Amino acid sequence: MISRGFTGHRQSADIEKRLPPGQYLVTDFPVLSAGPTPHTPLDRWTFTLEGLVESPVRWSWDEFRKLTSQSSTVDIHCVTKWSKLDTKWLGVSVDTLLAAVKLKPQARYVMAFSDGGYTTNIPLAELVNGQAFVAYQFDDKDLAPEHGGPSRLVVPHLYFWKSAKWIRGLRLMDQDQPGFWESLGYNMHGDPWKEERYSGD
Ligand SMILES: Nc1nc2c(c(=O)[nH]1)N[C@H]1C(S)=C(S)[C@@H](COP(=O)(O)O)O[C@H]1N2
Ligand SMILES: [Mo]
Repeated sequence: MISRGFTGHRQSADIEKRLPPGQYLVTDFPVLSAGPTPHTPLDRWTFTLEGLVESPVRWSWDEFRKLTSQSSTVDIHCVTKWSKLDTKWLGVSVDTLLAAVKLKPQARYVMAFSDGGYTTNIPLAELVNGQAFVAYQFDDKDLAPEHGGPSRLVVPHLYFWKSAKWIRGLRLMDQDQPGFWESLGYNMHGDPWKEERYSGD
């Protein structure tokens, strides 16, 4: 129930504050995919940390599911201007994943890569310290394939295109390189609070 009057106004003012500039609220969960939904069998699924690490690490699905998980309730913001509040996820913190490797000192940027060839770049500093996770449940259910199942990256403080669906690993890099949307003119960083939508914003 939505109450009218004073409480209702106060609630909408709070919600307003959680919407970055130019965004509007949705209550459904739109699907945005640049290509078809891949369907990799779980017994062939792996998650890999590669690039500028002393030795790469690869988890099978069963191994990945045994890693320490955490639930997170976060607001998400798509560059097409919808935002969804209080989305509830279960997954593995990127901190937990990175604890399994020794980073080379030059590692400063990350390319997330996915089944189907999608990629997106994120500075390493923006994936650590609890800022990002690899999720396999949404709303207490296995993550639906169209939303990135079996698992996707979630980086809630950046526009949602940085949250790679069907993620298969992270590549550590010394220089920032554009991923899929970034090479088509989207912003290299993508902070919704600064409206970093396109290159040059
Ligand atoms: N692999 C992959 N990940 C992706 C995309 C995609 O096309 N392929 N689209 C991105 C964009 S633009 C958005 S807004 C969100 C959409 O996620 P959703 O379909 O679960 O809403 O996924 C992001 N991650
Ligand atoms: Mo998006």
